[in-house]
Amino acid sequence: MSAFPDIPKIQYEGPDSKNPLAFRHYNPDELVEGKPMREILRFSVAFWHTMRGTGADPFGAPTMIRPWESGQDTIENAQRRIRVFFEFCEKLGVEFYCFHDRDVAPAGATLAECNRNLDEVVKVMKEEQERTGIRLLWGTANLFSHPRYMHGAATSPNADVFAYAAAQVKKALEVTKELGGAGYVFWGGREGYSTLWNTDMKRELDHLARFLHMAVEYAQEIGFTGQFYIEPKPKEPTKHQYDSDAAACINFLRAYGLEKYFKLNIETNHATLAGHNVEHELEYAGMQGFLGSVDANTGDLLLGWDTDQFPTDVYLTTKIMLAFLKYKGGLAPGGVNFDAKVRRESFEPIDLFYAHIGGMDTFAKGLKIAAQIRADGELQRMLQQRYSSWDSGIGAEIEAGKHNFRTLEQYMLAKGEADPNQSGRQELIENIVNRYIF
Ligand code: XLS
Ligand code: NI
Ligand code: NI
Repeated sequence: MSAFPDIPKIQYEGPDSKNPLAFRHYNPDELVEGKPMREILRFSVAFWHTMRGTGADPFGAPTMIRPWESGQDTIENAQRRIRVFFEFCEKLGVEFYCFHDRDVAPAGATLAECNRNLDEVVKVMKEEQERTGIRLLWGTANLFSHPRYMHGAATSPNADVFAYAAAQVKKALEVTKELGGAGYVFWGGREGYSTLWNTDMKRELDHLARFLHMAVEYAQEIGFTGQFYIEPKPKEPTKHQYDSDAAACINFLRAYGLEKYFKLNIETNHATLAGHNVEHELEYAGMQGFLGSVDANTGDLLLGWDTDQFPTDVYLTTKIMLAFLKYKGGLAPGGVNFDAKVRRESFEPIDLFYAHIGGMDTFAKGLKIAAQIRADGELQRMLQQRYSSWDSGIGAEIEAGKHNFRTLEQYMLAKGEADPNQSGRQELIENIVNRYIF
């Protein structure tokens, strides 16, 4: 029985289409920079938002109409939900998905019961993966919802909670491997603090590093070869989260000898919560060799939290795709994971289609624009020109390590004054970028 009987498989109809259930830009097999769009973008649906989002907020009850839900937290309901999910991804033409352990299966009274429940549901996930060819982009463990994690998981002051979290991640890694996951994400939802008065930050960070080393060791032991990611976020739910932005994560990874094993999963709305924009985070991760994957969404400048809206701004997706083309030629082995949810007021199942179609089209258009910008090379030439004083003469000598303060003083004493500056041309550059957009 279909959960979406009135919705056809979403097709590419081209930019002039007015069909709201069609793509105008995402044409999976169209080549961009010599590769099919589907292989560059690797779209993924987030199980937690799309299947478990209820529309509840701190002021109101759930709003979503989901006819396939029985309203009971049973394995049977969880298994049915998995089948609905795969039908959704199939109709949308998305080839990847992501999930947390506790999104897909009911929790149990004990760890053993949780694990048994998860196994029952994973069986169906595997079946559905085989039936549809849809693959797992990454798995993760929810180490933040249960009350035991109130003080954190790997950074909890309670050693038993650390042990529970370790056991939970062990299982999540096994399941991710079983499902052929291309990656595994650590998002430290409660790995942070509310006040330093009760927090031994150094000890907590040492514990977090120990935890991640254990994960690396266990992955090696079981032969899980997927990419590990850390997903930076500065706050919410805690006030100070340790993985606050790309720079903080990279510093942590290097300080604890973990840099070989991790890349970053950058989320747009987390970047803005950190007081950056996503292109800053991507560029920083990229130049340091840590660019991994993206959690695609967008925030609202008028709201100071993780609103996880679907991206609809081509300017934003163009910038994201410029970074990925520059550093990796695409997203692989990561992907564009829509860590995004429909608004509380968009409560019908069809809204899930509209939301993802919009996000996918916006990314596809951003990809095409980014490729065009790169092919024309005008912006690149302007950038090179701006730094041309470093390509020869004194600049080239400094870069080659041939100078020190003394020799530079001699150089400048002889010259008397620096060469004049060039205009930064920001407005011209913005106009040039807009030529590609409209
Ligand atoms: C929450 C995070 C979360 C991670 C996965 O803000 O974005 O959804 O992506 O645990
Ligand atoms: Ni995320
Ligand atoms: Ni988020």
